[in-house]
Amino acid sequence: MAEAIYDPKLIEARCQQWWEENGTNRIDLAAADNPYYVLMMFPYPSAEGLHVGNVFAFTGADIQARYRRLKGHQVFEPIGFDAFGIHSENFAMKVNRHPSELIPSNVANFTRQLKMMGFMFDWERTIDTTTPEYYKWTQWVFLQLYKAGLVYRDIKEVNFCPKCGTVISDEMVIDGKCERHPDTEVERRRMPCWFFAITKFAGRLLDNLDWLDWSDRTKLAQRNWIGRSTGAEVVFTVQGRSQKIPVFTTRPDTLFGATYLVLAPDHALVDEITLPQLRAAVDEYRGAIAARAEAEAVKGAAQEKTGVFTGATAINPATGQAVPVFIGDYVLSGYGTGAIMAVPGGDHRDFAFAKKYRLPIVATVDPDMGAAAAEDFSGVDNVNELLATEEGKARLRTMVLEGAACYSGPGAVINSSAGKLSINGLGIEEAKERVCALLEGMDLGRRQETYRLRDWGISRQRYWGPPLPIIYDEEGNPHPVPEDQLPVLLPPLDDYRPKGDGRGPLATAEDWVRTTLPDGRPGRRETDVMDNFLDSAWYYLRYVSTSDPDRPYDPALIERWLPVDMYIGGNEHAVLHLLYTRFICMGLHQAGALRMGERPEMRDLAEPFRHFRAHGLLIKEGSKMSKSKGNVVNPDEYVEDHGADTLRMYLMFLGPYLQGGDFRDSDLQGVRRFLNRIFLWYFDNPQPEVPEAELPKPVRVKLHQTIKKVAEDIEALSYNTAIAALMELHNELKSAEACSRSAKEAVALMLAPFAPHLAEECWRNGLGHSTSVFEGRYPAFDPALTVLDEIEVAVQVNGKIRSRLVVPREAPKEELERLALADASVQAVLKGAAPKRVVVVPGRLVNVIA
Ligand code: ANZ
Ligand code: ZN
Repeated sequence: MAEAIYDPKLIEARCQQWWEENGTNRIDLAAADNPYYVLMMFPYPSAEGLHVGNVFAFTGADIQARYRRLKGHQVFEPIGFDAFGIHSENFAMKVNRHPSELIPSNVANFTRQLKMMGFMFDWERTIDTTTPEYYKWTQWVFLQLYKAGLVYRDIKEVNFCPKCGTVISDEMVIDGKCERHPDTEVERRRMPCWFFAITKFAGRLLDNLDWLDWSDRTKLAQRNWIGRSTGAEVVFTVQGRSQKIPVFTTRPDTLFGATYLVLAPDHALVDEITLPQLRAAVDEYRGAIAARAEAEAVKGAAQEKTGVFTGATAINPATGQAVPVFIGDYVLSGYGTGAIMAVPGGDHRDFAFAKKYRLPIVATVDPDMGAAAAEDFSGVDNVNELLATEEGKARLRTMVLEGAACYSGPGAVINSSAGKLSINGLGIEEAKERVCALLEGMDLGRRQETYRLRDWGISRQRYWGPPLPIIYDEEGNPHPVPEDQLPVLLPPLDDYRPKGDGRGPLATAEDWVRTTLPDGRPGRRETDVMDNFLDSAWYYLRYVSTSDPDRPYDPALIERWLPVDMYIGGNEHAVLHLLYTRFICMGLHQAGALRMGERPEMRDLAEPFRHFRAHGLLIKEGSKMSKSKGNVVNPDEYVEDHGADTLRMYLMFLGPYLQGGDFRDSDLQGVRRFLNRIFLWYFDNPQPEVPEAELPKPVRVKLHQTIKKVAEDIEALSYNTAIAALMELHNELKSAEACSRSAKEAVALMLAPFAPHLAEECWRNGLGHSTSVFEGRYPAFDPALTVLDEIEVAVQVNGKIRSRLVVPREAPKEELERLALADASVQAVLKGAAPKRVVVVPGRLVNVIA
């Protein structure tokens, strides 16, 4: 017999060809009776190709898919390409080529690399979002939402990145800068824009997070982004007029201290209520603000607060007194009602404003000096100093009571009575309740929740995206394109560069723009394209019907396969892609265009992903692997040298999948050697084969414990520990005098999700199976063999018991010593010093001599 050599190149090529010929990875979606849908965030096909960070992410998803298949599911693990968008377009501009010619070659390169890695994708079901066959349905999604009243056009202040030359979404603005251009301040521009009314679902998007099984950090990011505030809407009536000004407040208890109102400068009522003699001042102020906003962009809370008086006054519903109405730049038009009741005694921003414009300051809370913190005060320089002494505290309190300082902390309500009505003496929470009840009784307010979330602006003044399916008539009224006229094809355009004038490049395609309305009147097409995030907000639905020309997805397949069972991707998409996708799913449900969630616990909740896990990041030389850092590693050479299985397994071994780790290519060797030993164990093994029952007990225990552990670890996406367990098991099996066929089958099956090619080779050519290892079943364990035979061992330091260890009865001396020294109570005594000596009495005690 020729000497057995592990030749990954040969094995992997042969294996991939055999899978292809046998249709091993092909799936009949309609026939599945035990479906499991594993989804991986699909890639944007860059010109550089895949980097190992992408491979890391995909491998983790592929392991889930392969494992679930071995557990008896029919598994759907599709792949596609997210190839529209500014990313692709900017790159095309950089290399001076047209995106429509660049993308296909990038897709071809990605496909080659993904195939090379041996992922279980069904290549007959891929999608490319830039094809008319796909974006026809992206436009269809827009129309469904339009019909459901979830789409509108508005002129609002939006984020405009001068470098991108387009409007970008709130989610793309990071600290006032463009996510793609971290050195570029985002401008606020008033522009016409199409919006998706995601805020209509704000409450549901937030509440559903309570039961969705998603990574905690992803849910946290979404919760913060949606940002619910609980409070009240309070209505002030303009004095001598009928206009009502509703304000949103989280502190209705402070109503008696509301000494003026502030409206956002572009609030709808400003023109109506401004007195004629103050109009010029108001207009001048608004002009100044707009100019400054352009220049300084959105600097937020830090800037000095300014404002101007409108001349109007409004009635405080609690005190019945008239308070002046200002406009000011610290009130945002898009939040709450765009108007506030200012309580300078309790709100730090209002306090600064009141000081500047000499407005009355009334304290409504007597500070509880025992509970107050430094950040509860403003208008005082030396708060920390004052809080340090009793006299200082008394002084602080006096300042607050006199209106010389602002206080937002806990305490008892004061100065809050009018006529027979009083809430003095109440705590803040009780007072809130009382004020809300009072307002509701007068019909001048009610309890109210407000969200930070804004509607999603989807217009992009760019070329490389699906055209918005809208036609304007000669009066400028928008009309949706009828569904049977989809797709609205993206016209070929040689000069696709953004012009920076706020109009999309499509505006230059006059022949395309000029069209006819469904009723025969002349019309002009919308020239903005849709946000790239819309392409990816419904792709998981299209996967079930990739080649269906007549509908976006087959309802029967949707019912069978959705929601997605396991979705895996990067946490950087927590508030963009993942939030949008949830919204589109809810919107399509509302439109009656999608019906899924037939699996009991998801019924009617319109959530696309039951489980979501955010994978970790691959680090290289101390920083996140990314193109902008210039530290990306191409997988090709590693696969060439060591094979895909070694790279896959190394990536999963270098750290916890959900946390990520450091890519050091020298470490690949260790994994390669392990796979080599595995190979030899199947193809060049002198161990006699015996029935499993004849294996020594410890070997059998190890086998069954490992079967249990690897399954549990894979389900928890703890791949590095699963691999470690597999390595340990293999060592033990290899050094035993004999081995059983059952153990060899079990090892191949456990290895299969990680190193599918080698496992297939060992299964078929090593063990002589005629069918794929993926037709096999994950081995069952014998529970009786997995219960540990454990004992308790005392840990002493200098003869005094400090702790106890629970360890397997056979735990070796070295292990006991290691565990004892690692014990927190021992370390506390040693304080970093090395012990003089360690005495181990196996099965009884460890005595550390310090
Ligand atoms: C009176 C008051 C008294 C307030 C007090 C706070 C403290 P969050 O928690 O972020 O939701 N506000 C309301 N709408 C605003 C807008 N459009 N622009 C700027 N500020 C706005 O903040 C809610 C609080 O922020 C509201 O409660 C309101 O000020 C202000 F001692 O009302 B408060
Ligand atoms: Zn930008």
